[in-house]
Amino acid sequence: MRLILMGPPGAGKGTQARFVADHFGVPAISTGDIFRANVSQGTPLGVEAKRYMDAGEYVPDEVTNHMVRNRIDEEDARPGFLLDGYPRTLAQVTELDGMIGFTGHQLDAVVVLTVDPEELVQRLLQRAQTDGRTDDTEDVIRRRQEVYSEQTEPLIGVYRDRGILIEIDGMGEVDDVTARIFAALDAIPQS
Ligand code: B4P
Repeated sequence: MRLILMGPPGAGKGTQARFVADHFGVPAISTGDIFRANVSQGTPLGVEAKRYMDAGEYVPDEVTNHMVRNRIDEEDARPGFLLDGYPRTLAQVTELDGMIGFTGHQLDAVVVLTVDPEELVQRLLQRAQTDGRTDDTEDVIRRRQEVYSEQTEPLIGVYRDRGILIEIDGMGEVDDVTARIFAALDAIPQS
């Protein structure tokens, strides 16, 4: 399976990505997690990414695309993968098309989680208390929501036009959301 998990900040992408990836036996590749790992290790990539992440902005496409290309070239991603948080811009969509097309495969599905905007802010403020992420302050959360609306929401139409978009209600208990995703994905033929 080659899957994308999309949704606004706090929709539950990272939360659900692990379950979905386990279910299909593919690696979950989270660009946010890779950036955060680099930040905590103090790598040059981490130093660059932190500037953008702390402001609620997207890391530049060239940096992100290069990182994803290297990651999906790894052995464990050959049979398939779940991308969590990538692509987030139209330029990233084009780049990903090239990466997957090069291998002769295609995307199986793009799952979008939908959640009420105020619930999103509450979830992230809650996470700020437990995880201490530097981008989970109210101002930065609001900026991340704006950036999502401007740059990432247009991708929904692109994948809908391709006939591979699956919209899932992300409200409610984590287990219930997982069950909805499994039910939708189990119904599509695997490539
Ligand atoms: P991400 O790490 O993807 O951060 P996110 O959008 O907040 O999603 P996350 O997966 O962490 O949260 P989730 O919804 O699971 O990106 C961080 C930053 O990295 C971006 O702002 C950007 O700067 C950069 N970046 C990443 N990818 C990029 C790209 N492709 N291009 C450019 N820049 C990029 O969960 C949120 C909270 O909700 C959690 O605490 C969770 O426990 C809780 N939750 C989840 N499901 C719930 C439910 N059903 N009920 C209640 N709470 C729930």
